Amino acid sequence: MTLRFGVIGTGAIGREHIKRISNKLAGGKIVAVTDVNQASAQDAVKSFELDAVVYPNDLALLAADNVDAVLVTSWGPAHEASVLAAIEAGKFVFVEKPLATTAEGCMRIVEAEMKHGKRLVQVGFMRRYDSGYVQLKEAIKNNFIGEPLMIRAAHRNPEVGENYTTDMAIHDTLIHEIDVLHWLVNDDYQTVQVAYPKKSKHAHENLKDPQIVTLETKGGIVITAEINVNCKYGYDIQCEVIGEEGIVSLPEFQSISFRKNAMFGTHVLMDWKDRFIDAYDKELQDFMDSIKKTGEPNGPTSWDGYIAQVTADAAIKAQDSGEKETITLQEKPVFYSKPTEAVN
Ligand code: NAI
Ligand code: NAD
Ligand code: ISE
Repeated sequence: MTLRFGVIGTGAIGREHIKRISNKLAGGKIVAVTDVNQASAQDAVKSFELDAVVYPNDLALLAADNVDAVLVTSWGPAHEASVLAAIEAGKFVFVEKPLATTAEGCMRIVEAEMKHGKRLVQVGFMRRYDSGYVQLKEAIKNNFIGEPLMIRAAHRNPEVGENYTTDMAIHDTLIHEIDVLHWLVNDDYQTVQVAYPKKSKHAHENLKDPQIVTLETKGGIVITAEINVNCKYGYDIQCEVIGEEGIVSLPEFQSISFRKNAMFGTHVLMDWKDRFIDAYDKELQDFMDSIKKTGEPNGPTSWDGYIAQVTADAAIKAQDSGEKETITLQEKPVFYSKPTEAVN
């Protein structure tokens, strides 16, 4: 059975996912696309030679009988409306992060999905599928470094545009660490605080960059995460877990090493699109395979999207207050407690 996809949002990552479903992965086909910028949707169909209809908006696309599932790859503020409409239409949804831009919005999705009665939604927290993070999780689970005490993380982008604002450091960028780090140590967050080191001269006028976010878990693990989105030298994701008996670190991106012109070195990536290619492939393959096998997606849930957003909202509050803010989650519904196979 082929899962027939409609794509809502044909920008950067929408196009990446269209390419992988059309050319690389098994079991999916793009049959419909839409974008508020209709020329972009038409261009995607042409560029990737898709046998797909261009719809004027998400609701028209969702009404198409031949659409089984949607990829929501529009910008974050548009996600909630499209996901709710997809649930209403009973279609499967793969939605890029964030699930919605507020915790209340995520909760509306959680409630709609529970009312529907079975899982339809998977959130694009692809790092849970990255082999480096999976190895870290295995090592921690197997007690290789004893009890984890601290995590040091860094999320560095070479540069960002003028439209990137201080809060986006949290809800657009750190959101990946927010999701993957509590999953890594199987713990929940309790507090968050944000500090601003000396501002980079490369950051535009209204952007505070870099930022240091400190998260504490209920179990007492302290996480310091650097967000540095004008670091210039590359796209660099670091994670080191310090335990009672040792330390485990995320593998570096694999590249040749070189000896040249009196240097010994290796390459650093420049674009987020290249860093987690295997994880993007795996998350979407898992989405398709699990729907076919069990009738539900298997990856990060709407509840995971809600946890990330509650944490992000508290961190954004902490950006302004300078205080340690509390992270308060509602109780996890039984609906989301069922263990899933690969990643939860
Ligand atoms: P983009 O700006 O390149 O593309 C967004 C597209 O959505 C644009 O073409 C825009 O016209 C369209 N759009 C916006 N609102 C829409 C609506 N209501 N209906 C239909 N189309 C709409 O953005 P990009 O970089 O592709 O990001 C899209 C999403 O993917 C974001 O949520 C972002 O957070 C996420 N993302 C995830 C990454 C990951 O590593 N998982 C990496 C990059 C982006
Ligand atoms: P983008 O700006 O390149 O693309 C967004 C597209 O959505 C644009 O084409 C825009 O016209 C369209 N759009 C906006 N609102 C729309 C709406 N209401 N209906 C239909 N189309 C709409 O952005 P992007 O970089 O592709 O990011 C898109 C999403 O993907 C964001 O949520 C972002 O957070 C996420 N993202 C995730 C990762 C990741 O690593 N998982 C990486 C990049 C982006
Ligand atoms: C982007 O949306 C992503 O998701 C990337 O992974 C992240 O590095 C970048 O900062 C975001 O803007």
